[in-house]
Amino acid sequence: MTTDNAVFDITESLKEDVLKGFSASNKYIPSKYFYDQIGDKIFQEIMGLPEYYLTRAEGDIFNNFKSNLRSLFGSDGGFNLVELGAGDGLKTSILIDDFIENKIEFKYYPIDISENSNISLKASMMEQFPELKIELITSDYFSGIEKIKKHYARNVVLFLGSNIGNFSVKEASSFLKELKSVLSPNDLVLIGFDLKKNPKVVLDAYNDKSGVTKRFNLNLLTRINHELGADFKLENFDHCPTYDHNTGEVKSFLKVVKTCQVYITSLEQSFSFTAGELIHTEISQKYDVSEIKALASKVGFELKDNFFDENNYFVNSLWINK
Ligand code: AVJ
Repeated sequence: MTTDNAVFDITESLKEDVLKGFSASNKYIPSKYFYDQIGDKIFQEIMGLPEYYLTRAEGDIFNNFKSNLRSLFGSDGGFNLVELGAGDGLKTSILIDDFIENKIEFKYYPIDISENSNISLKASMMEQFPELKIELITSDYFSGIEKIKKHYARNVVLFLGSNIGNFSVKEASSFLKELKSVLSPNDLVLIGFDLKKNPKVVLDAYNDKSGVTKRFNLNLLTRINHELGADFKLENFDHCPTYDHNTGEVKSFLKVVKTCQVYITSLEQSFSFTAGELIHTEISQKYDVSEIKALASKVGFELKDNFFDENNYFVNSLWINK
């Protein structure tokens, strides 16, 4: 374990954030806490749901445009393929497979705060691609990029899967400004944005019939029960997502269906939940193409190209650092 991780205690940070979030007048839990071991598994299930079009759309884009991406990425010689939060790396492996087949010079640097998911990612990548040059970086994104002892001059940064959607537009722009500050001129960034579309299609993706997303959302309470010694009864809460087509915001909430008190041992404190009350747990921001263009130029990148799936549900937007 690195020193970075030794000082970073996720349960301690959950405790602080839960205290803050449950003391606010509009209660909330930050969405980063979805991804414990159980949450990671449920998210894998979400990606396979018929309603959750995002993963399939991005996979289609990679399959259709991998040769375009290959020549754009490699136009400056070899490159460092840097991925922020790779997860299972399934979509990235479409690109890696194509790059290896075409004898492209590159080295893969997945950056993730979770050492466990990084280690299993490396194992599956090495199994698929024994010849792949790969170096795991267990760190937060920005110090991770700064840690790279560059094998090649150019960085190509992947931020896929609409992970950018977990930021509000404002937060996304400060995140991208910070990203730019650790990059060099000519570095590339490929970002997966989910697009505004028929509101029913969007909302169904966050409210699937089989209730997997509901389980994902409720797992936050299970996690708080386990890690902070709370006594949440899950049946007192329901999954409640909303979509505003004008702002492009999907917001997910846990809705209190029965008034209750919950004691949290590690905070030595009770919290009241009133029937009808909403606990905000996630934002999944949707964009249109003009908003993506505006965002790129606002944060100091030049938009090189946009790659769409057949339905125009999703876009991978390629930006170059000026
Ligand atoms: C992993 C942030 C892209 O917001 O679509 C899926 C997470 N939440 N279903 C998304 C999620 C509910 C997902 N991201």
